[in-house]
Amino acid sequence: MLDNLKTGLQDAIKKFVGNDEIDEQSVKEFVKDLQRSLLQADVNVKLVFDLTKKIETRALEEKIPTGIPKRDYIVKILYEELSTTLGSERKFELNKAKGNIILVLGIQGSGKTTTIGKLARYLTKKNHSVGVIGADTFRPGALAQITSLCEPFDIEIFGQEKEKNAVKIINNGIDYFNKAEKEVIIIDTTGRHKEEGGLMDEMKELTKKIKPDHTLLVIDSTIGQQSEAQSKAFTEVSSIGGIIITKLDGAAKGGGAIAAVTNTNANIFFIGTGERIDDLEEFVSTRFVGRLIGMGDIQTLLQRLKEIQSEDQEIKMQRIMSGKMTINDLYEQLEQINKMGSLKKVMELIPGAAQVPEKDIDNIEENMEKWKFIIQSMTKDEKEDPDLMNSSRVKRIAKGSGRSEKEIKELLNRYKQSKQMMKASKGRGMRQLMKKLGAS
Ligand SMILES: Nc1nc2c(ncn2[C@@H]2O[C@H](COP(=O)(O)OP(=O)(O)OP(=O)(O)O)[C@@H](O)[C@H]2O)c(=O)[nH]1
Ligand SMILES: [Mg+2]
Repeated sequence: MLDNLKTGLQDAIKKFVGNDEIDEQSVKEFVKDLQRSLLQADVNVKLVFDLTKKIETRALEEKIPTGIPKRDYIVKILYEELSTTLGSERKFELNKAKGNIILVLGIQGSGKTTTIGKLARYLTKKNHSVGVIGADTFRPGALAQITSLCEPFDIEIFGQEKEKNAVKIINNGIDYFNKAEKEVIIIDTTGRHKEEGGLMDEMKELTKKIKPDHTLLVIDSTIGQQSEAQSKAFTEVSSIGGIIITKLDGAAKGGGAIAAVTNTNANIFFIGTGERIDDLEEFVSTRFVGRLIGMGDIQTLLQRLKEIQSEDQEIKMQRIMSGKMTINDLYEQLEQINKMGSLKKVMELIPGAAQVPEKDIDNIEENMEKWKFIIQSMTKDEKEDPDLMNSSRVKRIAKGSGRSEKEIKELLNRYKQSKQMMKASKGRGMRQLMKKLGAS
């Protein structure tokens, strides 16, 4: 699937991580390689530049957690940004116990009938009872096509070869399958001509008459970024529907099609990856991107980064417990606590902190901002060992940070208290807290 794009991205990553040194130049080169392979996959130029700009900015400016190799962290950035760009908000879900009506539409030859066979098979595998209505009154042999796809799997077909009115066939079919108490009823329709206008008019018309629970638009990925027009029109007409992208196997422009569709905020529910009945998968952007850039590799990488990060915390805890807490440690811990929302709630989780009066907790929240400026005005040595502090240093910091000397002394007192608390509880409380933070 998407072999060109896959090779392009994986080669770019291989080259990047193989660099002796990761510096601005290697990042820029990496970004260029990414751009090249995305453009070759027909991803829209603006999208490519927006995406790679984000990757470049994050790679060059983001503070990389200690202990994490830069190259790994930057590959993770690529994975995250690509997954976000290709993300769909919703996934396909049946919303009724019985009689879920799914209307399938698309341009001529986009792969509707084949996809309906696949979808029917997919749903029966999940133990749903499915009936398919063949309501393509235009294409000769359409009913035979869908029948031959579904018959081997005992999926029932409803069709009326002689009836030329599609809406009549559909209504008869719905009655028929409702009597049979099918959970899902899928409707195959006539393919529309090339332009979106006709397709959308058809959709509005049929939606009014049939009131489906789901409308699925099938888009052939070989048209690449041109998918955007159909997808955009679709999102304007349908708020309940989703898109199925077909023929991703071997389609040189498949990446462009997916990016174009997700860019319109339409939801991609499934992708078709071959002509066989089982070649349909649910679309999950992280899984999809994982496969593009090498799933095994990215999972190992993510796992390793997670381990390094918790290892890093572990080392830090050891240091803090042994009484070597720095002012940065204090600030970092407070910042993390603050991120969780209410400081009070978090403090309740720490055994030792129960003794901190509520008034002081409120003060911490208020003080965070002030302290940030104060800490920024401290030298590296002072941050590592605030005991160095004397009155001339305090004066200097007060000037630099625009805060009063009293406020600086308050911060230093807070630091001393916390350090003592840490030592007394042997870091138990903090360790527990960090675990909780890590798990969230
Ligand atoms: N390689 C590949 N071929 C596909 C895929 N989906 C559909 N096709 C092929 O695309 C062609 C058209 O598929 P159909 O299902 O007949 O398309 P349709 O939209 O129903 O066509 P009309 O009813 O004429 O509008 C067939 O040859 C299918 O085998 C896919 O995911 N991969
Ligand atoms: Mg068809």
